[in-house]
Amino acid sequence: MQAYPFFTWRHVFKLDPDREISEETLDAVCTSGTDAVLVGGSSGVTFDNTVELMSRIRRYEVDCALEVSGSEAAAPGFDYYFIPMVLNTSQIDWLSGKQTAALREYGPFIPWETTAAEGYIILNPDAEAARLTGAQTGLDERTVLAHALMADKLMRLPIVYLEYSGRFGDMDLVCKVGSELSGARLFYGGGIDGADKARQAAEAAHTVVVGNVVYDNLEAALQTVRAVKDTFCLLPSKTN
Ligand code: 1GP
Repeated sequence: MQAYPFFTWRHVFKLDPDREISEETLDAVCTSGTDAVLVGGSSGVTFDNTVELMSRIRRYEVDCALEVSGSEAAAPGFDYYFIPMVLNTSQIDWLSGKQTAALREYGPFIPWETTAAEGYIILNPDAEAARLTGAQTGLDERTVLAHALMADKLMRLPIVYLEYSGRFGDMDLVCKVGSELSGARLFYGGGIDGADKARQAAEAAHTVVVGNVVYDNLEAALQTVRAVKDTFCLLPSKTN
């Protein structure tokens, strides 16, 4: 497996182009010491609001990546592009249909060296992404592990993303999934509302994604950066 630069990321803030963010908050996020800012959302993401947020983040040195949830919002200028492929849905459009349609249209323009697929396993039934993609969230542990193995060992995706957006997940399960991966980096996101949960997630996953709390409680959001960075990850390293 290629060692992507983002394999060193421990902490990531995810910002939604469809949500207002003040200059002060954005400044605090971008200078917080986080490893990257990931731009993405489940609805209301357009080319215009994506470019607007990117150009504001671009004033800072922090790495900036776009999670491409629809080809209409794919804008040039990001450091990295992450393409979600939802593994636990029976709607093939969300696994590979939309991605194939986008490749058909834009294939020659894609910066492959900075583009990577994320194998998404969405586990919170109340998350907007779960509803949108028809994700089958009521999975037992063996099935979640099977999805992760599919992504890591068969599809050789560089990222497995356990997505609990809006709810804190089962860290034992997260850790078990992480322990089974041999090539992929495990991203965890969902319900991190401060330092304590950030530490728990940082033990169980390689990369911790923090979203909503930026908008709800900036101080608590900022505390997650140090909490993650000071926590030893129990999983094997994926930086080499
Ligand atoms: C959302 O995984 C991220 O895609 C983060 O989740 O917004 O719940 O922090 P939260």
